[in-house]
Amino acid sequence: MITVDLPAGPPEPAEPPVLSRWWSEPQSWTLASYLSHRGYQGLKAALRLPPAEVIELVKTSGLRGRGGAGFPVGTKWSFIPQGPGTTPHYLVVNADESEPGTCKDIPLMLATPHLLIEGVIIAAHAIGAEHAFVYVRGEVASVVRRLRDAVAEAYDAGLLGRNILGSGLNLELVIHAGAGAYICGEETALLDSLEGRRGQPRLRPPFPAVAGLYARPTVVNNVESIASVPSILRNGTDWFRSMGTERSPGFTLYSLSGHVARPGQYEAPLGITLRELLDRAGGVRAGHTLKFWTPGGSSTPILTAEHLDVPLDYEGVAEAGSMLGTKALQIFDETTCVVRAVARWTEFYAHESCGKCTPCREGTYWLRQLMRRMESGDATEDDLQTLTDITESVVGKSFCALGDAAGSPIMSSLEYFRDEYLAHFPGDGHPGGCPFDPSRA
Ligand code: L3W
Ligand code: SF4
Repeated sequence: MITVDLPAGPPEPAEPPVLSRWWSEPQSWTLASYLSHRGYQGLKAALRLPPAEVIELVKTSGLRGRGGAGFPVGTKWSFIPQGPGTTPHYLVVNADESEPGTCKDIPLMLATPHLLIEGVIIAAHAIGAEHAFVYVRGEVASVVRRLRDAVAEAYDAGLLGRNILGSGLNLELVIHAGAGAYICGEETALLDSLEGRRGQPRLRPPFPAVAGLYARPTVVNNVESIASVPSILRNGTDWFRSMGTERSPGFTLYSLSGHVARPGQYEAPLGITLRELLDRAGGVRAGHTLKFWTPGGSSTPILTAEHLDVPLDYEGVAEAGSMLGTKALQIFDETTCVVRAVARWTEFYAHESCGKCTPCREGTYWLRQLMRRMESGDATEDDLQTLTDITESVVGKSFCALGDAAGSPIMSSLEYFRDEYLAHFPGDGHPGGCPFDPSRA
């Protein structure tokens, strides 16, 4: 049994990195390493407060969900009914990271699993849950092992189980490995999967806060959202709000991938621009220029070089016509055929459509067929109209957000790069096909 002896120290800097600060420390995933960096101090602070005050603190911080939607975390916690007859409540962490380009939660869990566990205990205390689950993408076996080892360490140290740190709080934490379906990242499909059924979205309302896991009040939060909580308990809400913007406070992980000199995770205040992030990442790969990019994975409408100075916060990206989403910044330079990129994403959505509703099940099938024809040069202008019509019959008419996501790269690429679609059609003495293909006549 490890004794939890927490060090005091000077104030923490009010600037990122916060989440990724200790990622390169040797053995950063161990309890000993975590404790040496103020680990579990946030929990100690939380245990001194009544649950309602912890919720109030997180509300005041303005922390917003980091899984894609940006819903205020403290507000979500406050939906859980309290009082006699309302229990059990559950806490579920969505660690089913699989949005194309999104790769922040996996390194976070690998490097500092105790940061997530500490956040889980604080959240469970706040909402009155005695059972919590982390639903992890099953393919990432290394993360599942790392989390399970860390959970075992936490139980041994009295940080999980009964009467946590002598506070009277009880919490059992289960690490659950999913089977690898993108739709299980949708919160209600995740809950069905956790209950042992095929993962398919449920009708909302009722939202999980009212009827979630086993039809009980449940909070579902993303990994990064929960991992952001301990620092707020350690340093206070003014500290948190001194970073980021008024409506999108704090820090976050931006994942840069694709045609960038140094791809990776860049932790920064919300509201930073892509231009500033690219400066840190060494720019677009040498000798090339930015053509288009996604602010939050392929589910968010693409943006272009015109949008380099858009503040990467929830409001700024929405004003530019997209969504901050998971902050997965996939960078494409001028050598990329946008039709080819969109066709690849469309294949993904058609494959991952769960089949529950007709607009998405049938629509994504036909979008895939049409995008294949667009790419190969076999399509006509009539097909382009059909592509638009089908996209419009999927977006906003499907049962869950996957349908909207499938349409968003198509619609946004047509908005900015319609001429590139047209350039794939036969003409000017060539038989059609990708204009980026050197073999095209
Ligand atoms: C109680 C109400 N709770 C809303 C809760 C709701 C949920 C949260 C946000 O999709 C997006 C999606 C993807 N009473 C409530 C309420 N809630 N109203 O608030 O809800 P919502 O519907 O705005 O979004 P969502 O269903 O959580 C998430 C986009 O993120 N995305 C996808 C990411 C994929 C992954 C992955 O890889 N697994 O993260 C990226 O952009 O398209 O729009 O908790 O219950 N009245
Ligand atoms: Fe399933 Fe697609 Fe319908 Fe969502 S939109 S329920 S993924 S078929």
